[in-house]
Amino acid sequence: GSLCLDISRRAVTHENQCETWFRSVNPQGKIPALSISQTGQVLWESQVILQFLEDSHVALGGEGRALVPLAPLDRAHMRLVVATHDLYLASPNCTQPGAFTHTQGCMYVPPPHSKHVTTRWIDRPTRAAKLRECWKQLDVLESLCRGPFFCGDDVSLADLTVFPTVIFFLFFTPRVFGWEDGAVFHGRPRLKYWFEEGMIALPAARRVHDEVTTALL
Ligand SMILES: N[C@@H](CCC(=O)N[C@@H](CS)C(=O)NCC(=O)O)C(=O)O
Repeated sequence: GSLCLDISRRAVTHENQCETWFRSVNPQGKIPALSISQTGQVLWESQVILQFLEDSHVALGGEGRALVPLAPLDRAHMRLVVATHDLYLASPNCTQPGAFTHTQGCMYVPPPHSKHVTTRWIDRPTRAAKLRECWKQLDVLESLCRGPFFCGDDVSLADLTVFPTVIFFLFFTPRVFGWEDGAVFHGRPRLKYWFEEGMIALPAARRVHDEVTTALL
């Protein structure tokens, strides 16, 4: 795009994440991580990386639209969407093995004693409560979606943050919980419009959708 940074991507498997070389990149052992070759500095945490890319775009005089709105209240709205996602759906974050899983993990973290268990698991009552929380937080996101994008007419970091999680909901809920296709959007017309008309119409977002869905299949 218009960002004058040379970025090369490296895919990392779950096995890689447990290896010592990756721990020296990100001591949390999580993806994403961004290594800056000029300085040797490494960044991790999605919001830190996104904000760095946004700041670089502005600092380098990048052309095109910024991904953070200008008006203070719009910026606050964007951060509210991000906080809703990161604190209530994507948390708790933890690096210890065991029953410490984020809310959205109810879709794909295996049950205890399953042959798929590696480091984490979720028992049945906990999974049910987490799924209920997902349902509630989707309603909160619905109420925060101004349309067509979360902050109105322009795409922002809020959209980039929520988009992959909604792809996960659409992919996993029919397969894991037997929901009918699109049930994620039942009673949520703004989220449906945002996803189907706003996001999918953006070529970069469509690419992410296709990449994530192909990887999950
Ligand atoms: N708060 C972190 C969460 C990162 C995260 O949980 N990444 C997942 C994959 S999307 C991961 O690497 N999980 C492996 C693990 O926790 O061991 C962020 O926003 O970057």
